[in-house]
Amino acid sequence: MPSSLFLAFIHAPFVQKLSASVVIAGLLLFPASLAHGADSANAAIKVDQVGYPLDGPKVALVSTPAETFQVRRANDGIVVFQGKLAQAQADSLTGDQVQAADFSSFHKAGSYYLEIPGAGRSWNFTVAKNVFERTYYLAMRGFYGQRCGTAVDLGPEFPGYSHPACHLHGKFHSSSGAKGPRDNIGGWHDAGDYGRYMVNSGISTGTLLWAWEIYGSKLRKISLKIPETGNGTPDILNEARWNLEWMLKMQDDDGGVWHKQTSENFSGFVSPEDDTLPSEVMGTGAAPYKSTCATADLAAAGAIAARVFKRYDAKFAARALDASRRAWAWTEKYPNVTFKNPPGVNTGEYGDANCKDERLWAAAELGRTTGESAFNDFFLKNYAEFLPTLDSPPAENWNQLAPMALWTYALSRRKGSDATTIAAIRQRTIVAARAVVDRTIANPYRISMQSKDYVWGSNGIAASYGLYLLIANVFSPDASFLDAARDNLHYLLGRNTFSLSWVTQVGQNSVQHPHHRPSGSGKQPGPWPGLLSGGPNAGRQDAVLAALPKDLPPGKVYADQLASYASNEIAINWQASLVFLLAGELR
Ligand code: G3I
Ligand code: 9MR
Ligand code: ZN
Repeated sequence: MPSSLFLAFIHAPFVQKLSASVVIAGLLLFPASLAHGADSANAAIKVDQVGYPLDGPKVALVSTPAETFQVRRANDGIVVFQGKLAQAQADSLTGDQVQAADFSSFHKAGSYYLEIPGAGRSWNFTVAKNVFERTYYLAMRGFYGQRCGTAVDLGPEFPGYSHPACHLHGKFHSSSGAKGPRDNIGGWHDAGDYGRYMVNSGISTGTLLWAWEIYGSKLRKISLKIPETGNGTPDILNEARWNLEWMLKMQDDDGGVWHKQTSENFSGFVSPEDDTLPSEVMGTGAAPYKSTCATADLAAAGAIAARVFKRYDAKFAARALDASRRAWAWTEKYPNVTFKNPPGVNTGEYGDANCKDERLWAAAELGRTTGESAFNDFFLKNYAEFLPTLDSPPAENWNQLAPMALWTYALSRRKGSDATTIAAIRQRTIVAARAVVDRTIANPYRISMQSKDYVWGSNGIAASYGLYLLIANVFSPDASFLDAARDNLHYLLGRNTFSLSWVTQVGQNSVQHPHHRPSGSGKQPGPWPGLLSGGPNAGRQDAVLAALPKDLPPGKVYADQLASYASNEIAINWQASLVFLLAGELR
């Protein structure tokens, strides 16, 4: 931003937060709270702080009793729309009484806020054709910021958000069955910690590659301003490759893949380069040392990579396919070697007792890439028991890959695929998606969430509902699928009980204290941008949540505090679901 414009903002309390949200599609939009009136919004008036597409439904939500609302122009407060609030609905997930302010018939691009006479105003929001493009950009750059083993610098947009190369010293842990140094430089830090975990890498990388496969025509031109930009490969693929390269390094000569590379204990809240704990490659502690879930996840992600990189880098595509095939062969030999943290290791486990769904996913992706009948046969022999996972969306998670297996089979146009099976997968997805749409419309906060969804990473579940609906929309294009997916996005971006945007530095009132070591290191003025917080978690697995009032409804069990790793940690898997959802909502 030019410094003269920056000065215009300088008196405002929100300078830091605004710098991320005001530049939309190359236009500078002046946030009103600074130029005009109130310097704080009423949290009872909830909007998507990024905004609403020009042509779609536009609904804000209000949790204080009122009759009417106005939409006002941000820079001068002029009323551009007025309406009546809908009747209050009681929301059992939060305890709130919620009234809808529907201004869908308003169609003028610009920056606005909502005013409720007598109650105050909302945070600003934008109405624009491609309103989520910048959020997509920031969320993808969130991955860049997680890069390990290299210097990272977000550039002049976020001055000071940089760090030198980190975690350059690795070694084999005794549980790996190998000895000696092993650097394995690369990959993304998993989350708020600096570990790198194959299982979570698999779903995260796979989801990004899928976003490319499904929405590539919209993503192709979006520059992420990363070191590889301009190399002829679209940037979302450049970023995914950064992690794929690390995943490939985690494969042993026998084809098996070690489960994770982390320190034995979590580091303190230091910046990446200051974490000097050795980064150790860990295994199962006994032969064959590698885990089936990790190996099958590499097989799946490698098979997708082989498809999508073919036209950009045939050599890399071939390397990925070869690794994928070797990984697959290993899982045939060892179909369910599971992982538990070795004694003395306290970092994340990503322990999954059942790797059948990971194997199904691998077979489906390999079949889609190669067209070989062995993969098709394996899939057809094994998929039926997983079909019911489609009946309770969103279903997919780091430990449940069956929906991705089923969908990739149905998305594949390979000769030899079974048409009845494909029809069943599509049909079940569409039927379940319709039920999600109905539930979302009926929910006072217009989200797909149910009480059981408020677990660790619930914001990822909200994003995954979006992904589910978007896949249904691929099978059977339907505006109600797209709208309901976007409703879940609105929730993540501020239209929620806290009036909080859960994506750092996106929106005027966004999460400030994520459980994220670089953000908590004190080296930057605010959190690293574009990162999705985990969200409300009725499981309360940390001391901050445990100390909240006992009778809080599940949707309220959240704290924007650094210590709340069970509700406020960022992680690449829910970040990837967010990216997919944003990609699906681009115009
Ligand atoms: O699915 C069950 C549900 O059926 C049950 O009713 C509910 C009761 O609490 O639990 C649900 O499972 C929870 C699961 O997350 C949901 O995905 C578990 O309790 C909960 O312990 C589990 O938390 C995982 C957490 O690690 C602790 O192991 C998260 O999924 C996982 O995302 C998180 O991952 C961590 C890594 O270990 C380390 N790096 C950071 C990363 C993010 O926080
Ligand atoms: O920072 C850790 C986070 O990445 C994990 O998701 C979480 C659960 O495994 O654990 C966090 O580390 C905490 C540890 O479990 C307990 N002591 C405090 C640590 C956070 O400072
Ligand atoms: Zn690192």
